[in-house]
Amino acid sequence: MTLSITTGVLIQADRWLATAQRIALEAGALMRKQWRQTHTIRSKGYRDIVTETDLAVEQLVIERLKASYPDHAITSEESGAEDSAASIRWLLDPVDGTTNFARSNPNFCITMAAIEGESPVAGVVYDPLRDHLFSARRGGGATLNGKRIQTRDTTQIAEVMFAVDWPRNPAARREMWQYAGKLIEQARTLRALGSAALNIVYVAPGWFDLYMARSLHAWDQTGAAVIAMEAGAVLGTLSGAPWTPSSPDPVVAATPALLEAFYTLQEGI
Ligand code: 2AM
Ligand code: CA
Repeated sequence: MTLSITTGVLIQADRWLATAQRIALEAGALMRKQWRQTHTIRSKGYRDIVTETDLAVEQLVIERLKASYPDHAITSEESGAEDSAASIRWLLDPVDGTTNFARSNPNFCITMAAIEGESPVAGVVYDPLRDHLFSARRGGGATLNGKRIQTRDTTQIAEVMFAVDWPRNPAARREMWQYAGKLIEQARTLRALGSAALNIVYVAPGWFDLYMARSLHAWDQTGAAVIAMEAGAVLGTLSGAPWTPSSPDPVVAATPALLEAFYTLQEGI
């Protein structure tokens, strides 16, 4: 994987990460306050909803990012991609796991990433109920609440605890079912938290060994992917193409050996 970033960007990335952490904690406090309330739920597509909290958190984060970095661009789930030639872009998912949040299921988070072109520079995932702040900048290692985290040294499919997300589209779901089915026959077990960012970032401290999905967006996966990468994980895709933030079908594996074993297992699907 190349995904290279420029030296000038690396020098500033620690400051950007600190800003993102501060904003995520503030946004998380708002989510904590609102999650048990009755929500205003609006459908925005098939199996796709948005609540008043998604919009309120998004507005707060965009205001804060713009105040700190007026020259950076933002792409956010609810308001889309800002048309800008800026070299640094923030990807924001204000509430990842909205379907959980809307029914007061506690598995959700806020996630942000800074990218230069198609290369992730820094990422934050904050789970406000558990007070888990995961973060990383490229080349700087990954942390959970300030303590260094590392992936598990899993190489055998038989030891694997993996996670998936279910696409909204029925045909894509059937395909996902095939991939997951092949793996669950041999793996230890399967979990699905309902938040792509949490599912991915849980590979970083060794809480999961592998994750796969179809139909993700850059804002769902990039913050968590850079954290997993910095904790030692390797990234691929279900299609076998190299991973980038806009790959819809990431595979995140704790070790290179596991990614290889996964690809061998899935041959023929
Ligand atoms: P969201 O909550 O921000 O919408 C659900 O399984 C997880 O996958 C959530 O993190 C959800 O993000 C994400 N997701 C994003 N795009 C999806 C899609 N097209 N189909 C299903 N889940 C999607
Ligand atoms: Ca969302």
